[in-house]
Amino acid sequence: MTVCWNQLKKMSQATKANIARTITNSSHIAITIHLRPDGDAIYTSLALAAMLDLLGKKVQVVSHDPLPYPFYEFPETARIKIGKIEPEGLDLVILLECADIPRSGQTKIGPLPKINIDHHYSNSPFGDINWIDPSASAVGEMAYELIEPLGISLTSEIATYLYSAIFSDTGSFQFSNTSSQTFYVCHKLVEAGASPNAVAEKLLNNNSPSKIQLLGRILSTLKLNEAGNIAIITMLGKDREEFGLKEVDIEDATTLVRSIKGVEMVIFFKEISPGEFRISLRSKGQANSALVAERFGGGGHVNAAGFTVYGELEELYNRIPAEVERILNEQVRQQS
Ligand SMILES: [Mn+2]
Repeated sequence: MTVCWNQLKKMSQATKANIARTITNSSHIAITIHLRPDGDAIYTSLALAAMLDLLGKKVQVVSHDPLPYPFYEFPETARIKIGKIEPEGLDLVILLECADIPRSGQTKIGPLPKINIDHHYSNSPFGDINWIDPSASAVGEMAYELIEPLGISLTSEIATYLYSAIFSDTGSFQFSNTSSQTFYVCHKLVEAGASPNAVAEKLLNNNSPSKIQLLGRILSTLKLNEAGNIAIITMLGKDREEFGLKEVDIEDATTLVRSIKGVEMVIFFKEISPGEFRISLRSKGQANSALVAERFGGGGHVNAAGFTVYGELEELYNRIPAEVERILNEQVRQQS
């Protein structure tokens, strides 16, 4: 990996120049993000849109899925149109952290030129230009690097959006993806006017009472395996509805549970619809969430990954944690 690092760096320089050139040569540009968008995707799309505004481009930001709480309450996110991109009159689409086109939920962009920017190694290079950098903590960290090739200067608005994206995806600089490059970029962003305190207040201390009540309900489902290294929590659809929450970012639940001494992996069952569960994995230490999720047809990062399962909760509840435990034990054997 270290051997080809310089080569990769050169390649990424050329890719960034190519992206900048393609953007410069386009006039009507759509930016889109992945299904169930997160803070990184949302704020990077807003940053990129503001960057393209400075270049005088006609820009639309489109998310197929509605934004989760609390993002939809923030005035700046009103710029994000929910639904489908209409391809008429467009000459470029930029997709942020979409492993493939279906992951964007967009069905009409087939014939348009595409730029694919992602920091997940599971990305299939579907774009006309593909810039994939798994060493980046967030796609926001990557978007910062387009400022120079685009020949624009960082405004405090753009800096705040990019900082918010990175702050979200690093779990407030706690996750293992946080690197010296992350702090280098954030140093530049804070210099340009991003306020760490204001972003933290906004993204962390903006919970609704009902979300905290739901959190209590979820935490009360906590179970541990015998070894005490796997914790399981569940969010039922009926609980979410009882508190009037549709799309809710409840990652705090996994953060709290992961803080239990000895817990290496959290399995979070989220009921999406009857018989359909989205499972989030969060791990620390040597446990690799991505490798576990891949075995169930999902994907993600080393410390945060997910997949979807179908069936009765009770059956899944008996089967999934046991399988996860088996896979984790395999990982440990391979490492030793
Ligand atoms: Mn991300």
